[in-house]
Amino acid sequence: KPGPAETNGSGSGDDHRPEMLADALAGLKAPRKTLPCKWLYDVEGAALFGEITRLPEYYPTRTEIGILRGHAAEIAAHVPAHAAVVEFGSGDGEKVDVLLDALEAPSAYVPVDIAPEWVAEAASKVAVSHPDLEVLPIAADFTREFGLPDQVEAAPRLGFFPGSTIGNFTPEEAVRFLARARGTLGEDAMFVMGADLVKPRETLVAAYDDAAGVTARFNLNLLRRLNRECGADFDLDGFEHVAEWNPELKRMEMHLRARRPQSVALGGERIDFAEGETIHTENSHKYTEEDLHRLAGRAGWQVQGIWTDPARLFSVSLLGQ
Ligand code: AVI
Repeated sequence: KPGPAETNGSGSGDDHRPEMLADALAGLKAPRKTLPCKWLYDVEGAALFGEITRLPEYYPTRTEIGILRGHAAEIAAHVPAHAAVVEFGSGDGEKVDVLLDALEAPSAYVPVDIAPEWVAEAASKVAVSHPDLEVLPIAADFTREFGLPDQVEAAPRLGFFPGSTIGNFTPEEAVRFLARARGTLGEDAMFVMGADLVKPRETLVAAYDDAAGVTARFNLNLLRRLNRECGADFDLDGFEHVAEWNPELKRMEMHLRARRPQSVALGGERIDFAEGETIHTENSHKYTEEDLHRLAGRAGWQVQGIWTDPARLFSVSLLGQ
């Protein structure tokens, strides 16, 4: 699962429903209807995303793991010994394990995620795979400023942000996030980031509109969730999943398109849909290597290396200062 507050923020025990309802009303009453993608990730959404990462069409996850496996030693050669690895978002342990295995005597692993149960899960997996490592989970929204544990104060810091979750931010949000991460990690910190690369439209559309319909279920789960948690009455058969490449903005867009005119109850109000009208539910920005240099530079980082797979589908960048 992805992790960032922009793309999760929902699995925790806190009552997130008032915020979700307020977001839904604001987004659905706008002239062009939208819903924030962070609400895609309840327990079911996270499970569906897990399924997506194993689909034949969804190349990012396995390609990134391949890049990390193939180049972890080269990446690690740039990083000082005894680094504390701060993962932005709680991963499933697999990617960070590859990085931790390659680093010279890493001193700590700090997974950061807004959902306490996810961060605890990430922590316990790494505690098992790296029993000598100090594991210090933080339940916090990592798109905002947060403090690092005192135990890592003296250690060199390495941020880790895999999965191309950066792509779910607009480029402006991405710059703000990277600048804030630099502030959190401190002077001389480094940052390893996965980003999906621009490629032909057919490959992208297939990855976001798979033949088995898992991504469609993932997208529609947003409406199911509004029904379940906010008392809405969306007719799920009334909407279809749409995945489109936007070449001007270099992003995949997910929408939910009304198959017929309809009116939906939400929070004591009614939301009307014309036939064909869409709710924009997610952006997934794709970058070129040049774009990545520009993005990092705008946030005060310098690219120290970019590694890709032979087909140049995906990238792992190492940023320094
Ligand atoms: C979590 N994030 C990086 C995924 C992506 O590719 O943008 C979410 C996703 N949306 C549809 N498929 C996967």
